[in-house]
Parts: sequence; structure tokens; C-alpha cells
Amino acid sequence: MDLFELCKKVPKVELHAHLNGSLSEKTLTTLDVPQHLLEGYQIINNLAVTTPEKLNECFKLFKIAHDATASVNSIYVATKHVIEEFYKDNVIYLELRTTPRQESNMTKEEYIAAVVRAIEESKDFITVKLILSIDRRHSMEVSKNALNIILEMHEMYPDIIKGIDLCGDPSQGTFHENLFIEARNSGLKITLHCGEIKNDQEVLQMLKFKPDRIGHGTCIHPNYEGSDELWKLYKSSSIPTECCLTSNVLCGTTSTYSKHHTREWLQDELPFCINTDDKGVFNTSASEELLHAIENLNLPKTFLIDHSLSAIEYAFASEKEKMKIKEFLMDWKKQNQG
Ligand code: 6MZ
Repeated sequence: MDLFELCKKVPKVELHAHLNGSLSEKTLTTLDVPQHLLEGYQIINNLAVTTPEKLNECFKLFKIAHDATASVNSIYVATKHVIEEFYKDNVIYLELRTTPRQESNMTKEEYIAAVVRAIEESKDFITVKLILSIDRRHSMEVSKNALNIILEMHEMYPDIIKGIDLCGDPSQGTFHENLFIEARNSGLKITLHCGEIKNDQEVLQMLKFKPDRIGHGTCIHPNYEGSDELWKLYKSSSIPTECCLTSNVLCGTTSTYSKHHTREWLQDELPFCINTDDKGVFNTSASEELLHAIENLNLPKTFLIDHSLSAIEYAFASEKEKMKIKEFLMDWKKQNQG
């Protein structure tokens, strides 16, 4: 079988997908986004030269999706579409993350409830869990208010809302550690965007905080200038990293797929999983990300199912749910060996 067909066929686990960054052009069209704005979605793929500005460019694109999902109905429809697209790509376990937004006719609570409703309606064909994000650009006061709402909604939907994330433009804002301590004490799992750009002091603070997972970790590897201490700490911490190949290449935080820092993690057998990040903005899919990994990192085809088996270990679902998915993956592996 053709390698890409195999990547599509294998049952997959996706742990790092921003909801609004995952809206495909088709979904945006359904949500009535004007054609000239849709063209912006192709811009990021046309930026051929690696420059740090690319990361900033991609942050401009989220505004298009945010304008398209500024009501209860549109965020609900968008979530349904995103889940369906991952399902069609044979993702069997999905962790979606999103930053609750208040709009003129929608509260943050209504935003979360609409996303949860779409997730609940998908439960017969795919397992989806929700991670709620705090944007690092927001002030302590705004973030504290968001956390209170997140904790309230977590109490209402404990089987769906499983974690909290720190995201947003890494060149701005800060990590309000106290809020994440509170979230952890309330039973939420923690994932932090960490080291997406060089910021050794913050990376150190985050690693010492010991989140359940980190996102990207692009600047945590042995060849990164001046970060020996970080690398040693990271290696001893065994924190799984959500790696996003295409996102890093297109944002210019790594030069090419084959030079991606995942190489170092593979060499040292560190825990990581491969993800899409923003499949709409970066025009990718879970299958394509696996294809890039196999083709550029000298991995065998068996990596495909083994990747799903290790990624499910890092998931925020309950142990019981994880066991069920693991059994399904093991069965698939047995039936498709050779
Ligand atoms: C950091 C990112 C990101 O939350 O509106 N986001 N944060 N690094 C990245 N790497 C490229 N990609 C996306 O989804 C869009 C939001 O996710 C965060 C940004 O804050 C963006 O506004 P939601 O569903």
C-alpha cells in the first residue's frame, strides 16, 4: 500500500488541535467568510523563506476564524465540522482546545457549552475531549476571570472538559503560574505551549512547574544555543511533548522537516506525539503530519500504529477510556501486521 494511504488508514490520536485554527476553507465558506479573506489562508503556505515574522503572520490569520465563529450557532457548526474532518481522516481520539471568547451576543459560558454540545453529539463515532486555553497575551485579571468560568464549566462537564492550556503569540504576554496551580488543584490536566521561541527563563519556569504535557518545545534540544540546562532538565522530566511539524516549518521556528528537533527526542527516546496544531491555517491533516514524520525522520512504517499507542498514553481521558482505545489499537495492530 502507498505510504500516504497507510497514514490515512491507521487509526490516529490527535492531542494538539486549536479549534479555530482547525477550520478548513470549506468550513469557513459554510460560515460565510468572504472570498478575499479566505485567500489569506493560503498566504502562510506561500511564505517560502524562513523568517521569524512568519509566526506573527500566522497569528493574523486566527482573526478570520474568530470573526466567523462569533455566535453560539457558528461556533457549534464549526466544531461539528472540525470533528467530522478529523473523523474522516481516521482520528479515533481527539483532544480539541479552544480559548473561550465573549462576543456581543455570546458569553464565554455559552461559547463553551456550544463546543461541548457539538462534542457530545459526536460521541457515537469518535471520542473527543476538550482542553480550554488561556491566552498568554491576556492580563492576570482577564485570565483569572477566564479560569473561574473554566472551573465552573469543568464541574458541569467533567467527562468532556479535561484540561487547560496556555497558548497565544509566544512573543507576547506571560505565564501566570498561580492560575495553573489553581487549575491543577481543581483536577484539570495541564498542557503549556513551551519554548516555541527562545525564552530560556520561561521554559525553565514551566519545566519546574511540571505540566502534564508541553506544546511544541521547539527550543528545547541539545543543539540550541545556550540551553544545556534546559535540555538536561527536560530530559530528566519525562514530560511528553506535543510536536507540530508543519506548524513549526511554516512558522519558521524550525528550518525543515528533516532538521526538526524531534530527531533529538527520538535519539534519546523521549516521549512525544505528532499533531496538526492548526490544520486549517497550515492546510494539513493528522495523516499528512505522520507522512512528514516517516519520510523525513527515517522512521519505519510500524511507527504509525505505535505512535497512536504511545500518544493515547499521554491523553487526558480517564484510564478506563484510554484502556478501551488502547485495546482497539492493539487489535488493529494484530490484524494489520505485515
Ligand atoms: C501558540 C497558538 C498557536 O483558541 O480560538 N494558537 N498559540 N502557538 C501556536 N502555534 C502556531 N496556534 C494557535 O484557536 C486559535 C488560537 O489558538 C492559539 C492562538 O491563541 C489562536 O488565537 P482558538 O480555538
